[in-house]
Order: sequence, then C-alpha cells, then structure tokens
Amino acid sequence: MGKPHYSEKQNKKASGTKLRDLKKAQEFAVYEPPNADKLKVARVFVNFGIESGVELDGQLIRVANRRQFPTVAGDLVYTDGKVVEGIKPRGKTLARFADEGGVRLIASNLDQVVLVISASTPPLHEGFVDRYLVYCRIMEIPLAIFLNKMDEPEEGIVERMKPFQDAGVDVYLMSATLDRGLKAARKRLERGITVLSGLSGVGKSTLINAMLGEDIPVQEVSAATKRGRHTTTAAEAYKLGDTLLIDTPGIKKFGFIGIAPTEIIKGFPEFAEYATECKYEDCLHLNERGCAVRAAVEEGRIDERRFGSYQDLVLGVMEDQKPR
Ligand SMILES: Nc1nc2c(ncn2[C@@H]2O[C@H](COP(=O)(O)OP(=O)(O)O)[C@@H](O)[C@H]2O)c(=O)[nH]1
Ligand SMILES: [Mg+2]
Ligand SMILES: [Zn+2]
Repeated sequence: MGKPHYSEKQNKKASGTKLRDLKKAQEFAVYEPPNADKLKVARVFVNFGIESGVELDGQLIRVANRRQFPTVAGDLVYTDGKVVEGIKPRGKTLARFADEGGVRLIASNLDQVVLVISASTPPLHEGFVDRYLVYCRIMEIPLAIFLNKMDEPEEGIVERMKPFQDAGVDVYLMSATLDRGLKAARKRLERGITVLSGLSGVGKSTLINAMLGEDIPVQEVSAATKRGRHTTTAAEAYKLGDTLLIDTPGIKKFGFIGIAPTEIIKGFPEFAEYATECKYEDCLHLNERGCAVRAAVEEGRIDERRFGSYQDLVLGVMEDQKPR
C-alpha cells in the first residue's frame, strides 16, 4: 500500500499530453495515494468536469476532481468523500482517438463493448464497425452489435451483418421504440460492465431508457444534418441489476493511432486460417507475392469488402507512422 503507480510529477506531465499509446492511456493518471488505507474506494458514474459523480457506500454523491486525476465512468477512485485522491489501476478501457490528436479515455473497467448501430438513420458504414472489431480484439474486450431501429429497416440491412457474425461478433436485432428484442439485449448486458458506443442518433439513450425506465434526455435526430445531436457530454453509468451500463455521447469518427500495421489483422479473425498459408511469414496481405489471403478473396472465401477495409486500415496506420 502507499506505492504510487505514477509519481505526481509524471501525472502532471501526462495530463494535457497527447497520449499516442493506446495501452498507456489505460494507465493514465492511475495513482495510489500514500494514505490509501485511510480512504474509501468509490465508483465513478460520471465526470462532470470539476466534480465526479461517484457511488460511495451505496450513495450517489459528488466529489471534487483533481486536475491530475481525470476520471472516467467506471473508474474506481480513492476518496475521503470530498475529493478524488487517486485512481485505481484500470481494467479494460474504451478510448477515443481525438481529431486534435491523442487518445482520450471514455470509460474503464469494462467487461464488454456494445456497438449500437441503426437499421435506418444514421446509415450504416461497415468500415466503422470494422474499426471497433480491431480495437476490441487488440484490447481483448468482447464486442456485441445491437442493430436498433428494426421497426424501419433499410433493405438488406440484416444480410449486411453476416460478415461480422462470421468474424465472431454476436448481433442482436431490436427496436427500442417498439420494445422489440429488448429482453435478449438486456440479458446480454447482464454479462458485466458494458459501454454502449456508436454514432449519435442510433438510439443508445432510448435503449437505456427502455431498459432502465430512467429519464435520460433523448433528442430527435437532427433533420438538417441527418445526424444525431449530442445529448451527453461525458460517458455516464447507470445501474443495471448487479452491474453497470455506460451511455456515451455519440462519436463521429473512430480513428486509429499507436496501432502497429501487424495488429490490424486481429480485427479480421476470419482471415487467420488463410494467413498461415502466405508465402512470406511477415506478409501484410497488401500486394505480396504468394498471398493466400488475397487468393481466398479472389476465390470468394473472404468477404471482399472486409478485405478492402483491412487494407485501408493497414495503409492508414502505415501512413500515420511515417516520419514527418
Ligand atoms: N424508429 C426508431 N427510432 C428510434 C429507435 N430508437 C431510438 N429512436 C429515435 O432515434 C433518435 C435518437 O435516439 P437517441 O437515443 O437520442 O440516440 P443516441 O444519440 O444514440 O443516444 C430519437 O429520435 C429516438 O426516438 C427505434 O428503435 N426505432
Ligand atoms: Mg444519447
Ligand atoms: Zn498474405
């Protein structure tokens, strides 16, 4: 006890720094204060900015944040009931790759990620889902897809889920507004601390409303932009049975930094059986001779779109790693 995971100085340096390493972001600002044995451990439900909403001894209270300990929903923090004095080592996290550069944590101590997508608006872009798969496989977090708005499905939307199912992702069909498929969805959420992620307007808050009966503000999809508007500014946890459900503000882009080109294939597990047959052991399945993955695509055994997406992601992270 009492041993800091990070020194105060390191924390000070880290806050405001652009974190390029995904895995380091998980350890960001983790700190055990020397008097930890005299403090209590509380669960963060939401970071309001100057304060965190935490559960302490079964009560929801607000405690003051310290700049060097930026908390996120799901964090376990040391507190005297007034101030956040440190953050416990985090389990699995969801991070966002900010447009302005760097990694921002969204939620921590996760047992799974649920990506909510819409069967109608906003429209589905498969590449966005591929990115979640890559992230979750690299971070070793189970991923499920909730396909919402099945009361007004776009033609062929269910068929478009097949490649994700082939890649080992469970897909649940539902309609939050018609209360369809919610029982199975809720059952899935009982597996542990879950973050609901996805674009604005797909129905994350509506789903949580329907499942919890909580009153979370839900806005209409902005007609002008055909995109949802932000209703939440930080991730926020809700109690669901014995576990937690974390709502997030919608994200527009799920960028990648600090990921090696060779790691991208983790998000494409259906390529694995062919990849072992490539001529070169370090084949990246781009244009190499004797590439068995490309051969499998040509023979129709690997989904062409998934392969294209894989190549885009590899080329993208390679571009990112070029010295400037
Ligand atoms: N048709 C239909 N609309 C839905 C469904 N779920 C949510 N919506 C609507 O989609 C819009 C965005 O929902 P919201 O929960 O705010 O999305 P969030 O940004 O992901 O939290 C709202 O107008 C909801 O009423 C659904 O299952 N079917
Ligand atoms: Mg919302
Ligand atoms: Zn290959």
